[in-house]
Amino acid sequence: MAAGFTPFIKKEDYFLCTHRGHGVVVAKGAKTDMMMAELFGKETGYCKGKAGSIHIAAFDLNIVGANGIVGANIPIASGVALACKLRKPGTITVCFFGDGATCTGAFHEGVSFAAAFSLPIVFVISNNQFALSTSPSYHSRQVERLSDKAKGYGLPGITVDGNDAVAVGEAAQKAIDHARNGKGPTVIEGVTFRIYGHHLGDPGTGYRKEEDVEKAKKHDPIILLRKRLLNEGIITEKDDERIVADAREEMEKAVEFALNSREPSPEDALKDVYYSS
Ligand SMILES: Cc1ncc(C[n+]2csc(CCOP(=O)(O)OP(=O)(O)O)c2C)c(N)n1
Repeated sequence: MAAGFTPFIKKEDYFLCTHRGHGVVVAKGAKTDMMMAELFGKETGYCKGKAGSIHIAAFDLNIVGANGIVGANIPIASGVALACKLRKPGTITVCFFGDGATCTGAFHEGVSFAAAFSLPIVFVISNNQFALSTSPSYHSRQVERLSDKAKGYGLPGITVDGNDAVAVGEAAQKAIDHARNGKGPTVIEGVTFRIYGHHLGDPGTGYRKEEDVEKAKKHDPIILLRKRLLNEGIITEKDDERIVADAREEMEKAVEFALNSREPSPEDALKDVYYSS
């Protein structure tokens, strides 16, 4: 989802994300090697290894932070958007979260506040069909689409195929223009599917059908975009091979960088943890 926003955001815009924030920070311009080092808890990471994967932030890139508390990034994002409106007109905030997060009080508080002050913000729901093992057809059974929750606050809500990069890009552009032009927030729902378990200890079985997982694998966003670019003659098979090889090489280098980086030293354990004026 986040990659679809990249062409339309400015360096000055703000991003907030969740425990699944690694791709989001890269979409906002984070370097893959420093992101990987943070994931590995190493000193060369964006937060010197102290945030790890779930709390990664990069204030110099206006990445205000990932948040491990489901929904908690939403009211924070509205606060950031208020600061954008008051201090940096023309700058916007984009807040990414999951389907389960739309059931938290924090979602309603954050969206209600943003609507009341017509803040420059885009709320992005990555509906991967499961909040742990609970599906939206259970946790949000009162609505047909999660973007319908925007209606309660008089906001536009858009649902797109979250695996279709072009559809996501179009929705992102529309919502970003809306926010930048002072027209307030939009809620975008991108429908996708979590192919793996919720975490490494979850085999992902028991709460979904194997055939649905297999179907989702074929609807992978990279496969879809590749097909489209090849069919429309935008790239050749050779370009595609090069893009894949470059991406693989970049990630291998990032892993190598993280593996070869030092652990944070015990003497630095309390540095950068507390703020004093
Ligand atoms: C307030 C809170 N409640 C429960 C948890 C435990 N928890 C971690 S991830 C998760 C599921 C979140 O689902 P969703 O918002 O759909 O995001 P996804 O993991 O699917 O990306 C839960 C319940 C938590 N971290 N925070």
